[in-house]
Amino acid sequence: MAKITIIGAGNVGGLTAMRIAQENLGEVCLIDVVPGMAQGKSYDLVDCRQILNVAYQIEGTEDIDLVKDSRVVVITAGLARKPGMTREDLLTKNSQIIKAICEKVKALAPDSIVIIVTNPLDAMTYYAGKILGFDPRRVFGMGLTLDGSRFANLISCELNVPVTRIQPVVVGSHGEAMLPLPRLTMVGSFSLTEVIKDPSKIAKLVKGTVERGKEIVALLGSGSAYFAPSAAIAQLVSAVIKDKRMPYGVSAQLNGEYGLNDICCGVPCVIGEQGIIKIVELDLNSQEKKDFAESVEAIRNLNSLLK
Ligand code: A3D
Repeated sequence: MAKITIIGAGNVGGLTAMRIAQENLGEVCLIDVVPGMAQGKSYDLVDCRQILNVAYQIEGTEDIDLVKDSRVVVITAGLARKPGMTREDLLTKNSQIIKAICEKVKALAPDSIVIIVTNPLDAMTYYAGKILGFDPRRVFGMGLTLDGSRFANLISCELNVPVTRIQPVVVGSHGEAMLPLPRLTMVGSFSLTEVIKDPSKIAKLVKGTVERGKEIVALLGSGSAYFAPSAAIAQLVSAVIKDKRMPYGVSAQLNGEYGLNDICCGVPCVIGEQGIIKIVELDLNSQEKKDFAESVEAIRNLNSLLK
């Protein structure tokens, strides 16, 4: 069975381990710097096996060297933004964490596919790519699959149609500058802009999607979302392990696509066992191109702060 390592056993990492184990996608290794934490969660998770009638394997450790020979590495290690902490402070702290982890991954799991989750997502994916030096198709960030699912959920509630009939399209930065694309989002076989004619209603759905993460943070009181993020990560791991070759929104290193270079940015990509098989270039109209450029600018601003 493939070895799938999750680094960072906090809210997102722990739940991701559970989802991956329950889907039996591979042997799970859960790593965290906090002594005993990953091991404690792994004990709790293996204690479910008899109830669930699934014989998955999972181990927890503080030893980063156990990333060795992983087929897939998911990095959720990092700090969340705390009161008084600037975006720059967060970027500096999390980039130090990403650097230390990626140096280990490069040495011990040189053939792995690496999925970044740590925020700020696009900047961390870009930085991880630099440290790892892997083929860019093997390093990508999870962000847009979550944003797309949030957009679909809000549309489904607004229209009272099953969420499974909605195919959302979101591109750009995973953050306040994200870009849900109503014209390219499908409800059954119709564009969202054909189904909802009132632009103010669409604008409300877009705003609700962009602000969904913040809304959840405010309601939780501490920490950020983890149920939907872990579902999105497990979906991407499954796409790699099962060589699904389906399109998913991920933060990918662009190499001339959309006229962009030297940046990681959210775009639809076909994902399979080799990682990104193809970056899909959407046919954007002139307004969408302008909005996309603004979203990309927000990522470039953050990247410029990376040391
Ligand atoms: P949290 O529950 O705090 O877990 C983070 C874990 O990382 C903690 O247990 C830390 O001990 C651990 N950690 C810190 N440094 C290291 C290290 N060097 N090696 C191993 N483990 C380490 O946070 P969370 O699970 O809610 O979120 C984790 C990260 O994911 C944060 O950066 C979030 O902002 C981000 N996140 C991103 C999304 C996206 O959609 C992109 C969604 C949700 C969370």
